[in-house]
Amino acid sequence: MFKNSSPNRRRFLYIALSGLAGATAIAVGKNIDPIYYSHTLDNSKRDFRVTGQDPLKKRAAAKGLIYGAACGQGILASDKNLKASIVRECGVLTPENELKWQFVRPRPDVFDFSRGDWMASFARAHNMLFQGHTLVWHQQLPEWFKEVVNRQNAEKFLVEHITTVTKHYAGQMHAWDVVNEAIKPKDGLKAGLRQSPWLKLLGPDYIELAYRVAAQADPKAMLVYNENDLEHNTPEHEAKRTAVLKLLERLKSRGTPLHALGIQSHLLGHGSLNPRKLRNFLSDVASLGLKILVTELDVIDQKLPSDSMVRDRMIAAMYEDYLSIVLDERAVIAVLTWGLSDKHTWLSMVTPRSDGSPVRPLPLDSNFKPKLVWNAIARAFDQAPKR
Ligand code: 9MR
Repeated sequence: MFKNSSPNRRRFLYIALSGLAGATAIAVGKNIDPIYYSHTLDNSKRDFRVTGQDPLKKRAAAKGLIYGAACGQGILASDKNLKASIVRECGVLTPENELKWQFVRPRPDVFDFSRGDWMASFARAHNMLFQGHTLVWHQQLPEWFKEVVNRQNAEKFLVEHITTVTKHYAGQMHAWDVVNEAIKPKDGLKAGLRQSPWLKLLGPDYIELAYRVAAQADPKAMLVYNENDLEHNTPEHEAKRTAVLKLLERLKSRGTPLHALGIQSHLLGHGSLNPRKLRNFLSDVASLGLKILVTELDVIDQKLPSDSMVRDRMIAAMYEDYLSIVLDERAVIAVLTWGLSDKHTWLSMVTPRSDGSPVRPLPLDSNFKPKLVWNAIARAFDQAPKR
């Protein structure tokens, strides 16, 4: 159809596929990948209807999937509406901050499991799985860490930490994000490793060590490697996909007890998706014998229009376009959003809008009413192949 058009011209020929494949906009042409730009077109005609009233966890379960959300203990304990919504919609719960070093280990010799335990028993009481986040990360380390941990004692601290925390929850954790965000090709280090305190203290083997220690302390939990910036069609994300795949290959070839990749999926509402590259990446990960979890899904709407109805459609389009690509891969077993209601989202602080209007990145609005994002997730689950 575009035989005589230049690649550049072709790049700008989009056809709306709202009624066809569900994607909002796609670039077509012979030699270029189809690209989804969920925000580019006026998608006022796109159909976001869903059938029935089933909550997200039920729609997910019908396909052999798990749906859930991250949440803070304080807000869960104090906000009745949030509590009711989490219980209604979620099959898995993960603590947003409570099990990070900063909170779980206030002093070198003190572990504080009070908030995590509260959440674990909440999950149990409401028939939800519980997912641990996270044992090894470069952020949210306690104040004392820099003063106390050095090259001589770092291994002892790491092993002691992972053993104590995973043993405490052994038998209660569905999965653990063991190592979080260890790759950052932009740092320019070998194998794309991130310049993290753990790398400086222990060298690259800290990653494998973390999985071996976790597996010993909790042999039943699914051990996840969790990573951000893997989803979009940018050179930066492509470099990260390549480096992460190499890391996973290396860990598996050494017999490391690693069971799954977590793709965080903090998506940019104004970003684009390359279905071919994303699918290939997921299928390469699956071919290593790994499961895949979408661990922190939300959509950053900072650069989207002010009108909340227009914006909601764009955000929902991104959700559905993304999930329809990702759920095609049968190794994907779970989808967790990073929060459930717009009332409580880390993005209010981190990516506020310049027009001052509240961000709208999650399935429920700030009054806990389902938005089009909820429909988009429901539709993606309803259309997903069964596991
Ligand atoms: O949502 C978390 C926020 O409350 C914390 O202040 C922040 C600290 O960096 O971490 C947020 O959660 C992060 C998660 O643990 C790892 N992936 C990125 C998430 C968003 O920053």
